[in-house]
Amino acid sequence: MIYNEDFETLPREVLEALQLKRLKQVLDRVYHTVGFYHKKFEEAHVTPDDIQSLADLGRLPFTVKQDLRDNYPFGLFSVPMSNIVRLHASSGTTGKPTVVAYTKRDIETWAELMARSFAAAGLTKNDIIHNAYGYGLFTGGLGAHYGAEKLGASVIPMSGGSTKKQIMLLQDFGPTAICCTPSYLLFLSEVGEEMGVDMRSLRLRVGILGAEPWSERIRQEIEKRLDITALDIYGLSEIMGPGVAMECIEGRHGLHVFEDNFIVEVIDPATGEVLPYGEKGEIVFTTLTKEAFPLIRYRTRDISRLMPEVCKCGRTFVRMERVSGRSDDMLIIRGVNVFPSQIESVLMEIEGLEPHYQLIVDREGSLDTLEVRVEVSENIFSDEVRKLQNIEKRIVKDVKDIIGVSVKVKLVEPKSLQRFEGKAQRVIDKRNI
Ligand code: DLL
Repeated sequence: MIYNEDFETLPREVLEALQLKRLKQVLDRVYHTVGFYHKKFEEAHVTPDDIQSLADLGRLPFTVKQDLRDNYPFGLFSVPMSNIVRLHASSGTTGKPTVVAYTKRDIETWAELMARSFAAAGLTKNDIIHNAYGYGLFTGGLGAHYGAEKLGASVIPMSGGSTKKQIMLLQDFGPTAICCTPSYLLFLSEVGEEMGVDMRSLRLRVGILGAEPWSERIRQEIEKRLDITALDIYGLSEIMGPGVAMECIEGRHGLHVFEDNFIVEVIDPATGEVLPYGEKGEIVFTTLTKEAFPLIRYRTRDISRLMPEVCKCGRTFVRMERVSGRSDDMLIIRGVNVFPSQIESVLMEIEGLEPHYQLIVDREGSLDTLEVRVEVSENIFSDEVRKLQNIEKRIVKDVKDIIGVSVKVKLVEPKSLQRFEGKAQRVIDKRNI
């Protein structure tokens, strides 16, 4: 279902005219209100007046995460604090968080985009949405919450954690949709099964899952275990939070970027060159409607590609392929570039393995080592040793054949690896410790 026909189905040329109009406005705004942008544009010898077409966007400099750090906490805001009604922050792996801000209108825009996302998942005011994204500084909880209310659905503000209680409410309140990370939903279903609950017989129909990379095979696993349709939602705090792009239930292939609010580009991460539709690279966003914290050509480090094919749902917004990982998640193992998602794909093809794994990177002398720890299914674990050895050999061979690195493999007992309430952390890099 389309939530906002006025924008989501605009003919491309009308949409692009709207984008250009909004781009000019936002450039004017940042040039005159954010010292950082004024300086940056001057250094690049460009003023907002130089941008007369969408193609001119390429003349503008990129914004990177370090710029946010350098201006911590409030240096990039474009309105006075008295106009800001909300702050969020993303934790990051080291040091200070990234702080983002919203005016009243920003919160309304965000709620609308989340309502659109839910509608794209086939939800209406008649649905009950169990929201297990964390409430707090993380944008997932409150972002989904406001969107669900805007849609008119009934929202259960569960947040993360208290997993057994979540199972109880899933049974008793009968929500028809659930929002959480894909890894947490797998964990929830595991705990439910342990409690003797038939997870397939709950009223749940749809999962709105995101905030971390997940593969097509994990989607299949989730759909099988819970008998739901699992859809991908994408976003990042810097650009808004969840609801920057959403997969539609009709297409179920790639996520529509809400292009009336964001311009999306794909660049070669090494050279910064803009890549044509279809080519894989780093996703870059420019916000068109945000008031408190606009960002121009923000490099997300997320790797994906844009899919130009028209979608059967009727939305004219371009689709972005599921994000396979972040350029900074990339591991360099003895000179070979390895994304955790590639290892996940190999593992998920092998019978008898559970979708729970961990990658441990270390160094022996001057050589990098990669150990893959993965859980085996209950029936296999209690099986004969030879079967386990065969699985181990198969993983070593497939990873070597497909990715080109030799790995050590450790098969571990079911349910022995750490579970996560929010984003899963699958890589432990001991080289940096
Ligand atoms: O994760 C916002 C969000 C909340 C999105 C709930 C979806 C659902 P951050 O904590 O700032 O914001 O993390 C943003 O998470 O740059 C991606 O690397 C990753 N990410 C988010 N959604 C997806 C997804 C939220 N669907 C970072 N697939 C982003 C893959 C995702 N990665």
